[in-house]
Amino acid sequence: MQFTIVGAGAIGCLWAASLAKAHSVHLWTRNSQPYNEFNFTPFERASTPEPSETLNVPSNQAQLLQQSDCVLITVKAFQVEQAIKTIQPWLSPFTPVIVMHNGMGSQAAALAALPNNPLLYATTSQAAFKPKVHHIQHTGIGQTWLGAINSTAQSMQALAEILNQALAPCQWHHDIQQPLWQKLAINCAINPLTTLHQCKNGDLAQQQYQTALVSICQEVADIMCAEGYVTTTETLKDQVDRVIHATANNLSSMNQDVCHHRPTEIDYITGHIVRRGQHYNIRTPFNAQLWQQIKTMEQKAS
Ligand code: KPL
Repeated sequence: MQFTIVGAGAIGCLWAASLAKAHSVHLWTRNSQPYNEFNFTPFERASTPEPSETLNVPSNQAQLLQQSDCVLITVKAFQVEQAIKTIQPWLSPFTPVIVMHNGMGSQAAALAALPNNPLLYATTSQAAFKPKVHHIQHTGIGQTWLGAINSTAQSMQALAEILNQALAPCQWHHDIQQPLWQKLAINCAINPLTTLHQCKNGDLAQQQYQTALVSICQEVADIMCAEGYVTTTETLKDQVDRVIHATANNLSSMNQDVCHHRPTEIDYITGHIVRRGQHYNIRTPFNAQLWQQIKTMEQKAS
């Protein structure tokens, strides 16, 4: 198959390197170069310092985009709409488009921008890290879920198996909103707190963060219940604790974004909870305060 991957961040390059083992991969990037070279360290080699593969990937070639059997968009949530507009002139209306990012809240804009294409969303717990500009390390294995957003994508279940062959485990979900909400809950708990306190994910296991984690989980559980995804504070807190342990040595993506003076996905993580709270008339004061604090940090860092 011919894949186009939009966005050459850590997750985009991880999927590019993984899919390239069995498929033709083309990158669509902001630098408009015809080829992008990067070094890739697979998970088995992640603890060794040396990159073990060099990939030279054709990039930004309108003809390859036009011929693509699938487009995977891996840019940040706030870049999705613009990324779709950029590729649209060359995109066949039959090509399935998969959007994969942290947070929620980009779907309405994606649907409006792509009224004809099969539209799918994915969420992943695979972890990748860019220690240097052209070096990507696969640092953690985790579940990827894929599911349809519009009716023309309902028949695209085979794509989940193709992604699973490239980078397991990946499964189809008949209601992709559910794993998206689960991942959102984890990001709401871990990302803003690790960013505010400039700490590793594992540091949140300390006693001093437990009250804050429970308050976040409580408000997120209220919103999830209102959305029809019934859960409890305790269930979410258990899931968050497990991710804190499993990713103890990681710096959350938001923490890295602030450190590197990049805009964060806070508007699509904590911001999404606060907006849905306003919609349902459910109070989310703890998340509202965190949203404000991260926005202030973001502005100071820019
Ligand atoms: O998805 C993540 C992120 O950093 O964005 C977690 C799960 C918190 C792992 O770091």
